[in-house]
Amino acid sequence: MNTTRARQQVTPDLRKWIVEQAQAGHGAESVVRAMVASGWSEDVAVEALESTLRGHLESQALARGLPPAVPVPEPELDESPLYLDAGDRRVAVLQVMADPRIVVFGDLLADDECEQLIALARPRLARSLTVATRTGGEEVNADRTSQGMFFQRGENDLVRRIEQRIARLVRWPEEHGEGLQVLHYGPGAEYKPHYDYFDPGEPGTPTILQRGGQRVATLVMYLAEPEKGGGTVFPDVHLEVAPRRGNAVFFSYERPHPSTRTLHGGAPVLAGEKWIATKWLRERRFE
Ligand code: PD2
Ligand code: ZN
Repeated sequence: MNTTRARQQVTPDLRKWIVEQAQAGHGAESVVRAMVASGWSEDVAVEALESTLRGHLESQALARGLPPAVPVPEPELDESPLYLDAGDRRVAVLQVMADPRIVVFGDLLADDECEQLIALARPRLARSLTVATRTGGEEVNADRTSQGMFFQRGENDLVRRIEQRIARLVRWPEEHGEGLQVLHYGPGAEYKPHYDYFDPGEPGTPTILQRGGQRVATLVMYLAEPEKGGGTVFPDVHLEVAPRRGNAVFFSYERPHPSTRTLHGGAPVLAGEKWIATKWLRERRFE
């Protein structure tokens, strides 16, 4: 390895060496150890490794014709905290998956917040629509047999408080969020597996993207738990998240492509009723 120890400058040769090590199957820790042994500070070595491999993966993705990756919301999980400070509430971190990025939160909402959201939403429910990417409008979708409604962003004190909490939790501006959507699933109702980003190949997508760009993350909050069924499933990684009241599942997708493995659905409710609130986060300000 050819290093300039004095300035600790990460040269193209060093980046090439890092990629070669990764391709030869050496893990991150052993690569960092080798760099530290030859005089690099650990911080510089870790940064060089991360940025080099990220850049390498991105250029490979672009060469395969994938859409470019963009920044996404991300909770502060660096030191494996059991709880996160979401401003007005301490939220539990129950489960973390790196790829796809999926985080299960506990106690994001208080029971009375769940009840109030349901009470405010109930009289406004209608058969759920999905965005019609062919036209940019909305349509009834046979894959989605729930009933739903949207709150305006900041529509009332409760909604505003929850939106502020989410913004703090996942470190993403409130203004980049769509209005909260509340969904009600009775027995048998489900939401078949889908992606939440807008398909770049569909003709209506450019119109949709004018309002805040792509969706880059989703937070599904469970407001009322069914007795059986109704989990949120991620078929590509064989994961099912139990719809426990007050808990939530967060997932992000840095490009609008199945390679993110963020295919997900709402499993059929087998007994009882399921209520959720979904917050979709966009790349930019959503107006
Ligand atoms: O209800 C769910 O678990 C679910 C599943 C898939 C919600 C959504 N997607 C969504 O609101 O996007
Ligand atoms: Zn979804």
